Amino acid sequence: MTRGLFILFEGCDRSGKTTQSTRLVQALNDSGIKTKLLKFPDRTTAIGKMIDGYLTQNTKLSDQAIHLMFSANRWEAMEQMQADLESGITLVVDRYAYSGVAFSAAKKLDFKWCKAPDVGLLAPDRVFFMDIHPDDAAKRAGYGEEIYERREFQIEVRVKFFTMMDKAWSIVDANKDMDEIHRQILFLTKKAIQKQEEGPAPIGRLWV
Ligand code: FDM
Repeated sequence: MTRGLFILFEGCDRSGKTTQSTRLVQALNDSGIKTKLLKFPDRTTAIGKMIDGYLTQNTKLSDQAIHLMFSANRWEAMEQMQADLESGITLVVDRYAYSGVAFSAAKKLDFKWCKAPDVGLLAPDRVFFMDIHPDDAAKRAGYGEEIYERREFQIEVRVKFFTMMDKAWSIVDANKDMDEIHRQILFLTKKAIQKQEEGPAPIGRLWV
């Protein structure tokens, strides 16, 4: 049995990651590929609840402390993620360490320092970057509810994402029709799953 794939969605706020990751999970399960949806931050854990307080109620925390909490929130999920992938379950993940680095580096924290706590996390096999200009994102429903949803900041975040891209990434035009985006992502994901079945590759580790 081949392992599951780790598919990641990244992007600025209100870029459609949640919609597309949910649709992808549904479509993969419908075609018999066992798939789970995960989201970071996972606001259900004790650490996740502190993160939620920071994001929605402006709980005071230093930039460094919140950065490390986001990272710890990923580390606490690692064992289960590895077990799922090894048992053949594909994981579709909404945000991960790249968001961690992009948002903190946009606050002017040192880029290398930002990456350090996430070194050694499981690495995604494919990353879909939902690309939207922050001016267009600002027109979408609900924008501005959380502390990071400010135009200038989101522009900085987007630039930071671009500096981390490698060959595992695809840039998706998030302004396109939702159905068209879904079809494109499903096609690329199925291709990646087929490639893994034909020539299995081990799960990678981040930034080592
Ligand atoms: N965010 C998310 C970070 O600043 N660091 C992280 O490591 C992660 C995973 O939290 F503004 C930011 C990105 C976003 C906010 O994310 C909450 P969602 O996707 O809106 O829940």
